[in-house]
Amino acid sequence: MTSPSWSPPSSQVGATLETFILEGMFQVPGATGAFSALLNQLGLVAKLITGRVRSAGLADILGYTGETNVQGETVQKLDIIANDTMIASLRRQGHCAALASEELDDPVYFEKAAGSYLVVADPLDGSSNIDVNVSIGTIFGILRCDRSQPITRESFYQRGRDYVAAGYIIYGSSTVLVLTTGKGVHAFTYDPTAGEFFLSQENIRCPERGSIYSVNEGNHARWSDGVKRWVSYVKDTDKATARPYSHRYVGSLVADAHRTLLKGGIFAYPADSKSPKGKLRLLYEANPVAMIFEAAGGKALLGGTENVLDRMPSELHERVPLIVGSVQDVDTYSRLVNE
Ligand code: FDP
Repeated sequence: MTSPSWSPPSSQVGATLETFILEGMFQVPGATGAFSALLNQLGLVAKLITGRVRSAGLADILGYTGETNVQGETVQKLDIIANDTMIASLRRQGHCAALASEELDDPVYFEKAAGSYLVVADPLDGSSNIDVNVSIGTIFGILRCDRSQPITRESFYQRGRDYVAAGYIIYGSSTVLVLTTGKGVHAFTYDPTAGEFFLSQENIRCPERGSIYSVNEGNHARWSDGVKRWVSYVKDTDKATARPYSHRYVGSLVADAHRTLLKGGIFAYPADSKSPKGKLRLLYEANPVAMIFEAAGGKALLGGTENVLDRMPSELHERVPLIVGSVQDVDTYSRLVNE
């Protein structure tokens, strides 16, 4: 089977997402175009969802009830809209055999699709931030599936290491789509006037060390002694290691991960006494984010030592701890929690 992984031709800045994907496909001998078409379809999903996110506040400004708008249409919650948009777009195209979504207990099987890819997604991540106009996002991963076997829930139980692509879209001060197929991480910024994503950062590298830590400090009382030791460490003063670190926590994984990817440092959502297995979901939150960080030279662990991408899932909506960021900062975390 030919690998869909490809590296971008150099100096493509200014290229659209579609051009970038097409040129990548030409580098893979024997490529059928299915993988590229699926990536492009996710680009379309990003455009459709960004349109809805950008006008979400109008529901209140125009005095909509939250039930029915002035045209008599139902005003759905944004996370349902994002989920429905993803299902409708993937169903139409035929390259995706099934979708596992944060919004749905069971996967959606696209019966008529002949394609041999699966998509995992959190269509609208950071939902607690929607109403307060803070950055939210969409996270996705693409896996292969064996079409000689029936597609089931278990078809999704694959290590993150075996994902063929991962990405997220951040609806922030601009909409940015970050994508990897395993080699290199690239960012595309949406230009609403052109209706296109343009390549804005090629081959993003996560700095080896940063100066920001990101964690929900409200959970302090629920943490293990090891996690408390790490938090004390980053807050201590030490000139030689440039401490204390600054603290930033948005509460949308996509936003916290994006800042950490670009500026370095560490994002941690460890297990605690309230969420002993962790809070974030392995298939469509931790794995895509971990794949992006590893491809950008960063690191992602499940708690103390285990690499996120090595975990074999045993549930569709499995929760895990997630520690992700600059290599040196994640190694320091690992050393301190294991002491
Ligand atoms: P949310 O529940 O708002 O959808 O996916 C879960 C998530 O957000 C992440 O985006 C975010 O990093 C985390 O939960 C925030 O959790 P806390 O509110 O417990 O800090």
